[in-house]
Amino acid sequence: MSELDTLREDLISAVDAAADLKALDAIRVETLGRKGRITGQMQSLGAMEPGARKAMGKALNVLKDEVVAAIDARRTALEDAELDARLAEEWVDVSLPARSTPMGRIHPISQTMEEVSAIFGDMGFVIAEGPDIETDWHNFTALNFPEGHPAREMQDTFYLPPKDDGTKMVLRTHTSPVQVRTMMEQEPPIRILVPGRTYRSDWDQTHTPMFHQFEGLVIDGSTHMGHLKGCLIDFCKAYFEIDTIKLNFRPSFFPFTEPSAEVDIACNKKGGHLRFGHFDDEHDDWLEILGCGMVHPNVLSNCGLDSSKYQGFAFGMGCERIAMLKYGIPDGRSFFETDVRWMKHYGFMPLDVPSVTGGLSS
Ligand code: 2NL
Repeated sequence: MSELDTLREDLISAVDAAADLKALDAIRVETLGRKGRITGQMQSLGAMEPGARKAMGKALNVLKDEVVAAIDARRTALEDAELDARLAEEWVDVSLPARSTPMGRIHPISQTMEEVSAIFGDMGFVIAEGPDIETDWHNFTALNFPEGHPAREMQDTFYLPPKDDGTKMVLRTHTSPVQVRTMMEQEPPIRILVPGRTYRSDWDQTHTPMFHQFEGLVIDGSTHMGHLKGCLIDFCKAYFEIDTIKLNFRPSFFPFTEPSAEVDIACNKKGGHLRFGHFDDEHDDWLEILGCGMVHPNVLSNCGLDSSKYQGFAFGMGCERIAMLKYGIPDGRSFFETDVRWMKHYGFMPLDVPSVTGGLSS
């Protein structure tokens, strides 16, 4: 057997024995690469006699073509085997039932915060926010609460340890300190809506120790009680989505407003259903929905504003309360019980989820 026949047998059996594509490539480099066995033979042709060189060159080219063909065939076989192995492993049972994709709901409080913010936003109010932990001064003193006022009592307010310099600290009992901070920082005109968490030591069907509030504040040179009424009537029509809504402004008292009023909404509770709007029935029921008034001159001057130059109105309402009224939720404590079944019932689908009922859950 000639030297070339031995080389051919060697190479072809090595190619056929290559266990994977990596091993096959190593054989290709060893044979046909720059320092490969066939390449080496080709290089030695230069030193041969012309007659022998021609015969040897031809034989080497034939050998090279055979080896290249063997490598190609082995590569195809290895690739096919690899694909077969993957196909055997990776398969999909199309008869399996589809996996359910659990979908979250928007909490009614989040929904209400969004709705109210959007309505006042449309009226030109800017959203303002501030810290939940406040000084006693921003929460009470600036707002014209006298020392010893019942709202300052330990039973109602969560007091925190005072700061090193003795500053008394509380969990804010309303969002008003944000308005105080805004008045101290900004020159009027001011038109802000303050949504946020508030805290009072209370727990029953209509009170939770943490709850959400909105307060609004408008300060300029000329805003009066007529603007206050118009603004809040427009808000109630938009929020309750009823044009025939009937409101009663009833005189009241807050330390931070003068005059002050509470607003009641006419409703009908007949047949176990709560309905809002105007009714012909002689005896409408009334539900309180918010408090408001003209900002007390003492509050303006406490916040560094000249009360002979500036005036305006403020209002406040409980988010849980107006959510309960609009969506018929009977117990305010359920807002914070994180019951998934409750959320399915009262929660809202995200607006980008296409459904027949739009934002309301089905
Ligand atoms: C209610 C009543 C109210 C205000 C909040 C306010 C804030 C400043 C000055 C004057 Cl800085 N007033 N806020 C005014 C009237 C009523 O809330 O029943 N809230 C749930």
